[in-house]
Amino acid sequence: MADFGLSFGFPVPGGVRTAGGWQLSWPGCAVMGIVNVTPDSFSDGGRGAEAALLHARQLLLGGALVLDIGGESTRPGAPAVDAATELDRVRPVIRGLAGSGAVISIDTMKPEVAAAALGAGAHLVNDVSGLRDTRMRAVCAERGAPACIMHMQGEPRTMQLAPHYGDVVTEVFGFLAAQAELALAAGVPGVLLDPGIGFGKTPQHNLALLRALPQLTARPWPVLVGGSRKKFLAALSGEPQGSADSRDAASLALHLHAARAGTAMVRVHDARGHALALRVQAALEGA
Ligand code: HH2
Repeated sequence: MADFGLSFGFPVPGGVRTAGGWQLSWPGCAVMGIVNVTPDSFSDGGRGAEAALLHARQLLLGGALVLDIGGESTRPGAPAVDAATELDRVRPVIRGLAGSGAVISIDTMKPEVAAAALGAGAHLVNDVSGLRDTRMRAVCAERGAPACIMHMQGEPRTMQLAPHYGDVVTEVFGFLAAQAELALAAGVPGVLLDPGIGFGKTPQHNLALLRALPQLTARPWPVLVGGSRKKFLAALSGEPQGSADSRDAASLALHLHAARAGTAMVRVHDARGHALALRVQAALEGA
């Protein structure tokens, strides 16, 4: 079982001081628990701050290492929200988790939201637009926060209308490597790379990327995969009409595959189920 790590420019729960800052390390594939504070997320929308905090604590107890707090849905067709609204949603949850021992990730595409969330106690920036915005790279670098760089073709409102690639694996993995180099050159202390399952991709594109994961995990950066409850799983599992939360078993199969391929972190709704299954898988592999 491989050890993974991320560098931070400031203290992080569970991290150790190094010459250049702080290092968070973990053995094998870790769980990032999803905390959506939105009215319209595809699987678990409708939670206010109080309910989100309660849910976040359950994810931690269930075995999540990181909590990913989001205030804007990125489901296909979702309307954009302004920075003030997004921040009003996530800030009370981030503040409420201060001192809980959680590593807190802010799921946002907006540099101003990332900066305010880091100021409120977040540790990591999860940007589904892949740190394309130079201001986002600058925020992470100035604050010493590592970032998750995700690939998305287009933007959430329209990304599933007609996704197209010449060679999806080469294009997505090439984009991630280029963005990682740009981010590190700008002074971002560490990166996680994410192929962006379902973000401007057909089911065939998702499958090609998931099958090719060993090519991405062989590179120098830790990889994150987020397939939890996504729609393409419904077709794969033969239950196209199933509700989002009926997709947990299918999500588990996808993420165990990702872990076997060397993925460092999986972004999931069901933290406890994933933590237990990943531990069993690690034991079976002799780790
Ligand atoms: N998927 C979603 C949101 N953020 N971030 C990363 N790094 N990778 C992902 O695959 C990813 C992500 C979409 O899922 P969810 O948060 O459950 O839904 P919504 O965007 O509707 O809130």
